[in-house]
Amino acid sequence: MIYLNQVGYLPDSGKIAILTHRADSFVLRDKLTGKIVYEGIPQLFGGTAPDAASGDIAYHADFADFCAEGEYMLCAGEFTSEPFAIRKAVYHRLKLDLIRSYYFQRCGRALDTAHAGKFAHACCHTAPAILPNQPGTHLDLSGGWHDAGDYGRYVTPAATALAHLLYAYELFPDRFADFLNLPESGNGMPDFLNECRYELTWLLKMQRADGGVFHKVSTWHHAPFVMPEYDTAPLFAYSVSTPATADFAAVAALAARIYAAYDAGFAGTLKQAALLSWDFLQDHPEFIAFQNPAGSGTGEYGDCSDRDERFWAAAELFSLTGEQRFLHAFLSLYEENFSKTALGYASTGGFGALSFFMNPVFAELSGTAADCMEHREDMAADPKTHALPQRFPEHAKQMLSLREHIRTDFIAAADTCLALLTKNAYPVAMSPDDYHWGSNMTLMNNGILLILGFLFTGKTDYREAALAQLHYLLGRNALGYSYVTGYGKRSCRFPHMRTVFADGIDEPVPGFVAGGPNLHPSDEPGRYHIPAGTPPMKCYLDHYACFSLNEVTIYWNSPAVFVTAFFDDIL
Ligand code: 9MR
Ligand code: ZN
Repeated sequence: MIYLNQVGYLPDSGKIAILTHRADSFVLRDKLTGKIVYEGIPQLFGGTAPDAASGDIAYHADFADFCAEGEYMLCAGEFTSEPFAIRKAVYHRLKLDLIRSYYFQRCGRALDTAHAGKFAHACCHTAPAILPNQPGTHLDLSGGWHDAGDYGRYVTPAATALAHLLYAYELFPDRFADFLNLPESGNGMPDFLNECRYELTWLLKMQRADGGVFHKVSTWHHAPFVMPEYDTAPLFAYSVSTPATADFAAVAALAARIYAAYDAGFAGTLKQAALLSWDFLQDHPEFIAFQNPAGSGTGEYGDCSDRDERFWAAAELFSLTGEQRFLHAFLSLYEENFSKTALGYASTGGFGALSFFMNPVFAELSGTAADCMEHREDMAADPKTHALPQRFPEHAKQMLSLREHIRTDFIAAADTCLALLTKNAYPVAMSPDDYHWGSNMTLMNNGILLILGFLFTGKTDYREAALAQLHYLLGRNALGYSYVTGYGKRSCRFPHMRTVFADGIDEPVPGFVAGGPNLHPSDEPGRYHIPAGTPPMKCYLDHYACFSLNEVTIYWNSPAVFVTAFFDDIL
């Protein structure tokens, strides 16, 4: 078999296809004419022992030096690959659909045909939510995005998705200027920010008057496989947790910073809300965990600590206000023992570190957020000429050295990814243990780390490795699946998604990232149909019932938006 990125490759990047059979040579053929445009010799990867992640013996067909734009197929021996393109704008449409997936997850309003086409559906989940211990109290918690294939709306994954999206926007805003055909299009705000505002507007409703934030709003059990408008079971506001409250404070502060340029009123509301939640956290230094109440079965999104969430909140509030109290909180939380590079829903240390690194006080010294990624010696200079020591005379040195630590940590994380990649027959920064529930999130989060490595150093190895993550996602993996709906000839078609199952339309909505291979599936088809001993990269089924292999979520799409947008530099 031949596996490659079925969407395609950028002209000026590495291009490798994986063969699982021996062949003396391979050729590239023009898709339309069949004409041979390139010839090469496949090389055995590593020795003859099967690769740990895939169980395969693999040959690499390298055609990096073929750069002509077009559509091709790769042929070797009796096998022909799926078609793919070589083009500068090869990821553009993919990026748009990955972002537009959020529109299709909108809750609390109808999706009309003008914007959703044949995937239009009626309005859902607008009934007031009940507070379980106060049956008489009803709250309007409508709006936001459905989390996933289910219809719950959960704060910590929402904040995670917004973090990937908004940091990408902050780092390379020119990739997010596209028209997305949204109901708000043309209102003067970039559509990307219009879509994120839909989620932020709902998040604001999740905040209680005292600043505490409800962990989630959902029905008591997951809905059956019906369209959302038929899911009319009562909605509940679940208890307040400190991870949700701190994530909320962080993302509201981040958004306040970003939206200030477009809507001062909205930015002001976000800022006040962020400060209020911070006050709640100060009044509640204890960890208020979330656990599903007995008998309730929707997403739990548990956590075992809120220190990393508080760290992220402190970093973002310091960026937003420049106030010493947030700096002090940040500096003291930095000393605690949690990952400062993790970018997930229960581990947000990486967001806090990145936020501090991009603090406008540093950017003032060296241009835009992206410019300031590159090392600048002159930042540590003296108070006579530089703003930082003037504004923070007692902390300037510490801030600068901590910033260097953060840079070093992220580069080390990118190096770990690089080292992983070179060990794998399918070149990808994933260890055999990384194939867990939602492995495609780890895949794409490692893509983000590699992109940060590139931005920090300018080393193109990191950039190439980040592309390799995308190649895996789009078909260069041991099953030859593209894990993005609608992208690639052989892409997943039956995601665990209630809308896609119930809408009566053959194909899925395009632009959704499936969870991907999971060595320990917990759904029935996965448990019964994937034989024991199957190599990790092959533990996947494209089946509606496979929630632990084939669901979609807002925080699996978001790192894919980050990575794809980074490579969509067609301007
Ligand atoms: O993504 C979550 C995964 O890391 C957990 O192992 C799993 C079990 O708790 O839950 C996953 O999240 C699901 C959530 O609970 C409900 N919405 C769909 C999510 C993706 O499957
Ligand atoms: Zn809904």
